[in-house]
Amino acid sequence: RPRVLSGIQPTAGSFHLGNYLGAVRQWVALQESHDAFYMVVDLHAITVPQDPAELRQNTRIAAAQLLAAGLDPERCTLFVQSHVPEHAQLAWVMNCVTGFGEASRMTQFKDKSAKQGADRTTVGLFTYPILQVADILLYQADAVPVGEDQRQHIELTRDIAERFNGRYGETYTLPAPYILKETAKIYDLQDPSIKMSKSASSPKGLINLLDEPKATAKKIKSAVTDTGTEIRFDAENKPGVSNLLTIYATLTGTSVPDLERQYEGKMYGALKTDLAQVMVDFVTPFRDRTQAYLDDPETLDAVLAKGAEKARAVAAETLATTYDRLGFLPAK
Ligand code: AQP
Repeated sequence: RPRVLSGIQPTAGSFHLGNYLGAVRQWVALQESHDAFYMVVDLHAITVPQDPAELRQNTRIAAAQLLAAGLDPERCTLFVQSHVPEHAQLAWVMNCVTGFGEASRMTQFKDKSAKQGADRTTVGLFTYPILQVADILLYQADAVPVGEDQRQHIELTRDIAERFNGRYGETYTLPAPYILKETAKIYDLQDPSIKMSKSASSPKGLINLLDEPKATAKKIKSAVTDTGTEIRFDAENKPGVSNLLTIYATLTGTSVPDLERQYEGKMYGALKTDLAQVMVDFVTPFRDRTQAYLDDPETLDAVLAKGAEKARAVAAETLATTYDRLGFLPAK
């Protein structure tokens, strides 16, 4: 079976709809056909300041949401990044194979550091994509299911893997991005020119899956639509309506053309009312399942411990090969 690897940050507590539709949903599907490794990336989370108690709890909340979304520990390996020390170890190696200029071209860093200001930006935020390179290469992943915003980091991973292989001999599998066109980028409900994001979106533009279902319904109903009245997918001229159609189609398993037919001659309000109900029907059981996992932290921690053990077996082997290729003297 081909292998996939992906991760999600435990920072915000709740996942947002972009995280779910852009990434997590694919993770659930891929565990059926792939040898799948999924992790909660707490090492990535500390690139910006975190409250320790909150980080610990948010890590459990992230794992609980992944299980609630349908990850099955019998069919995939689910773990916490910091439980596998090889991530930090290989990251150092990758730091030494990456060019400074190459790392400086990462647009996500440029955007985030510009917003934070130089004094508040950590070196960790700068090297974040290189830790991601290590995350992926450790598992010899064939594919990495992510949203569009991560494409550049997967390309960097391929470049670095190729460079290392060329310099030290065939060591790493070159990973391919696995990005579904339809849901690659879910947009902010209030500003459909930007992606839905925990840091850039206004609260009204961001759907958090663990929020009160009523509040979520309200946000859908007050989503920005476009001039005109026709319910039609047209990302360029009707980004607001198109975003709602994407969300609706994905959550219900309907095609966008079918929805367009269904809403022919109807008003935007009808689409929003129905989608609000679709969202409520989705988030209500999701929240309940997440809470059930959180109510039993011992079982949750045991799942994560078993996942870390499985992940470490693979990661340790890759790290040992890497150290050998680099010429590190083996410890006796
Ligand atoms: N709007 C989105 N549409 C599609 N996919 C998205 N992802 C994030 N936003 C969207 C994907 O979710 C996965 C996990 O993301 P992360 O843990 O790296 O979180 P993030 O990218 O930091 O999420 P945000 O909200 O986008 O955070 P900030 O505000 O920090 O930029 C990834 O696969 C990502 O592509």
